[in-house]
Amino acid sequence: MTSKGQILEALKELRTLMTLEEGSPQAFRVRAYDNAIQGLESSTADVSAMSDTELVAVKGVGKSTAAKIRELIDTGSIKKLEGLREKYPPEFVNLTRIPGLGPKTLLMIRDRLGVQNLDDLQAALAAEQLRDLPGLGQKSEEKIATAIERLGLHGKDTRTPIVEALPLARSIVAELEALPEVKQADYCGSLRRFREDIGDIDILVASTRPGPVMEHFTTMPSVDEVIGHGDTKSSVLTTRGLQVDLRVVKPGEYGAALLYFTGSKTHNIHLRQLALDREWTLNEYGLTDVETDEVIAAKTEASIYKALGLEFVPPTLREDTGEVEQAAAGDLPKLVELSDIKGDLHYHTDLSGDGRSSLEDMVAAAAARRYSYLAITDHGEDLTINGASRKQMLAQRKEITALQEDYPDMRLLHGSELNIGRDGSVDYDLEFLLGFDYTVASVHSLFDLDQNQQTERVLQAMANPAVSAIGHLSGRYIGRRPGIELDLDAVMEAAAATGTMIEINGALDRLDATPEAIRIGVKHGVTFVIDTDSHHVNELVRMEYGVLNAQRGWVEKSMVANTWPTKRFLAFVDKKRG
Ligand code: DGT
Ligand code: CA
Ligand code: CA
Ligand code: ZN
Repeated sequence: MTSKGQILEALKELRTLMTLEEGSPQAFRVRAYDNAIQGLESSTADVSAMSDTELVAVKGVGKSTAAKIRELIDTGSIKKLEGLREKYPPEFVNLTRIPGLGPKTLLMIRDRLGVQNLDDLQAALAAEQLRDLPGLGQKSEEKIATAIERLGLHGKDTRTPIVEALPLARSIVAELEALPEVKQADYCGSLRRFREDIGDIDILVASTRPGPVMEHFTTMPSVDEVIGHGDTKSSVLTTRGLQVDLRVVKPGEYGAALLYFTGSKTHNIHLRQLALDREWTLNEYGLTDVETDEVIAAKTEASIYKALGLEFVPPTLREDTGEVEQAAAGDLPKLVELSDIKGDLHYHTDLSGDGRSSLEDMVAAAAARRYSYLAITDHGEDLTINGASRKQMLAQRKEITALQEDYPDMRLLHGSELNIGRDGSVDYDLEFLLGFDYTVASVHSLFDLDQNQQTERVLQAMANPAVSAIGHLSGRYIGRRPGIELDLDAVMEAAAATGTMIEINGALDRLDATPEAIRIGVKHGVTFVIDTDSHHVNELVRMEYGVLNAQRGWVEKSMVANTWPTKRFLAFVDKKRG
C-alpha cells in the first residue's frame, strides 16, 4: 500500500531534482509538481485509492503527474525519479541550499571542476577556482564561503531543516501505526523537541511482534539503504540522504523509551542524576530500584516524572537549560498552547503578488478555526511585484467591511505587512498607515548589513507608532539563508518599551523569531504574537508550529497577545497608536 504521505514525499523529491534538471524553480515541469503537491495537500480524499480520472480531477494534478503517482502505487517506484537520483545524489542536492548557488551555477561548477559535495566545494574555494568561472568572481567566492560558515553546513554532520524532516517522519509514523502489530508509534529525538534542524529522525514503536514492523520499515519506498538491521532496532538512509532510526519496545516500557529517545541527552543525564540520588536507575526500560530490582515507573513519561518528584516537562523544554530545576520546584512556565490561540495577525490574500487564495476563502478558513479576530495583512507598496498600492488597499478595506457582516463572531481587521527600509522607514505615510487597524513590519531586503545597521533599522521601525509588530525578526530560512545580525537585547528592550509585539512566525522553513531570540524577549517582558504568515488556505496549520517554537522560547500564554480576548488585544494595539 502506498500512502498519501509517501506520494507527497516522492513528488517533493521530484520537484527538488527537476529544479536541478531544468535549471530553475520557475521551469514549467517544476511548477507542475508544485501545483500537484499543493492540490494534494489541500485535498482530503484518499489519493492512494484513486483512479487515473479521479487523480487528474484533483486541482493542480496534470496527466503526467497522475501517471507518475499511478506508477508509484502500482510498482512501488517511479523510473523518472530513480534516474534523477542517480544523476543528483543527496550530497550534491544539499549544495542547492547555499545562497548564490542556483541550479545552473551548481551544474556548471560540477561540470568544470568536478564538485560533487561540500568537501569538493570547499576545496575548490580554497584553491580559488570558482572566480575563474563565467558569472562568478572573488566576491561570489567570499559570499559562498561565508554562507557555508554561517549556515553550519561544514563537517560531516550536516543537519536537515525541520521543514524536510517533519512531513517524512509523520508519514512514516502514520504508516507504522496502521500495521496490526503496532500499538503505538511516535517520532522522538530532536524532532519531537521541535528543534529547527535535525541530525536524524528517531521513531519509536510499541509492539510485541517487532519482526513484521522491522520488515515493513526497511522496505519502505523512501529507503535507499539499510545501514543497520537488528531484532528491535534498525537504521535506514532515505533516498534524500536522511537517516531514520527505528526502535521497537514492549508496550509496558513505552514511556521510559519515549523519554529516553526524546532526549535531549543532557536532559536525560540530569534526570538520571535525580534517580541515582534516590538509589534508582533510569534507562530506556524504566525507572528501577537498584536494591530490589522493582520497576517504579515505565509505562508513561508522566509516571516517571511524577516518581522523580517533577512536574511533567513538555518535550519542547527538554534541553537542560533550567527546566529540571524548575520542574522540581513546581515552577515550570505555563506554556502557550494551540488551544489558547484566538486569532491570526499575519495573513495574506491574492492581493499580495505571492498570495494564492482569495480574500473570501482566506477569511472562511480562519472562521473554520473559530478565531475571534483576524488581520488581513497584504504586502505594502514598497515590495516590488508583491505589494499593493494605496488604491488597492482602500478597495480591499471596503471588501473587508462588507465581508464582516457575514462573520458576526470574528472581528476582521484591515492590516498590512510593511517593509522595513534601510533606514527603518516603512511604506506609505503616517496618516495612511493609521488608517489600518494593525500592521506588521518585516525585513525583506538588505540581509547583509552589519549588526549596528540592522539593529538601528529595526529600532527605527519600532519607534513608528503605526507599527504594531515586527514580523519574522531574523529573516532567516532555516539551513538556507542566515538571519540578519541583531543586538537582541537592544531590540527586545525597545520592543517592550514601545509596546511593539514580536512575531513568532510559524512557517516551518522560518520559525522566526528564533527560540534564542524569544527567550531574550521573555527576559525583557516582551509581548509576542504567534502568526502563520499564510499565503494559502493550506497554511493555517502553521499555527501549531508557531506555538511549538514559542514553547522552545519558554513563552507563557499570558505573554502572547493573540491569546487575549478581542477587546484586550485591540486595546494593546491602539495604545501604541496613541
Ligand atoms: P539529532 O539527531 O542530532 O538532531 O539529536 P537527537 O537529540 O535526536 O539525538 P540522537 O538521534 O543522537 O538520539 C536520540 C535521543 O536518544 C537523544 O535525544 C537522547 C537519547 N540518547 C542518545 N544517546 C544517548 C546517550 O549516550 N545517553 C543518553 N542519556 N541518552 C542518549
Ligand atoms: Ca535524532
Ligand atoms: Ca538517532
Ligand atoms: Zn507575510
